[in-house]
This record gives sequence, C-alpha cells and structure tokens, in this order.
Amino acid sequence: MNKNISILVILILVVAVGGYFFMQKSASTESTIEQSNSQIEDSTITIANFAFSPQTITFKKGSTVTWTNEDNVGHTVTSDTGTQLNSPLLSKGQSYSKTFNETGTFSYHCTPHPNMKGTVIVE
Ligand SMILES: [Cu+2]
Repeated sequence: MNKNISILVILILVVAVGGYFFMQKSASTESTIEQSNSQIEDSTITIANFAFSPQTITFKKGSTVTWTNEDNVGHTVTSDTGTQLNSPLLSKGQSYSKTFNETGTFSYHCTPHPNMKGTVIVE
C-alpha cells in the first residue's frame, strides 16, 4: 500500500516537473516569435505636393511599404537603378505596395517628375 502511494507521488512529480519545463519552453518560443514580429512594421508613404513623405524611411526586413498618391497629378514609384520599385502611374487615391525581403538602400524617383526623390532603407 505504502509502495503504491510512493509510486503515485513519483508519477505526479514527473508529470508536474515535465509540464513545468514544457510550459517554459513554449513560453520562450512564443516570446521569440513576438519579438521578431514587433520588428516588422508596415509603413505608409504619402505622395503629396510633388513630394514623397517621409522622404527617407527605415524599417526591418519583411516590412511592407504602401505609397498613396494624394495629388491630382499622376506619380510613380520607380527605382533609380534596378526594378525593385516599379509602380504604374498612380492617379489620385491610388496606392502601390511593396514587401522588402532583402536588406539594402533603395533610392527611387517619380518618372514624370525626376526631381521627386525618396529612399527606403531596409535593415
Ligand atoms: Cu510625380
């Protein structure tokens, strides 16, 4: 009888300790995911008065940037070099989104108005 109770106590201890470590492990995995998610920010750039605002923007890899044209005039979001950014001509109220999965500095301009410039820095 006493032996049976001892075995029962040991079993309960094993389950309790095992459960504790399991919960610790899943809790730390959860916080790691939360941390990496918090570094990814979706950003908005406004195109207004023939300018990109903010003109320079910095964010983490994996973030999505959306440009929205608020001017009555059509604008584009076009990479200075390469094809990373290649929007169509955006009319008023139209948007263009791009997800950056690689780090780097991406300079862009507006094709009809080459003096409109902006920079996206992905860390
Ligand atoms: Cu423009």
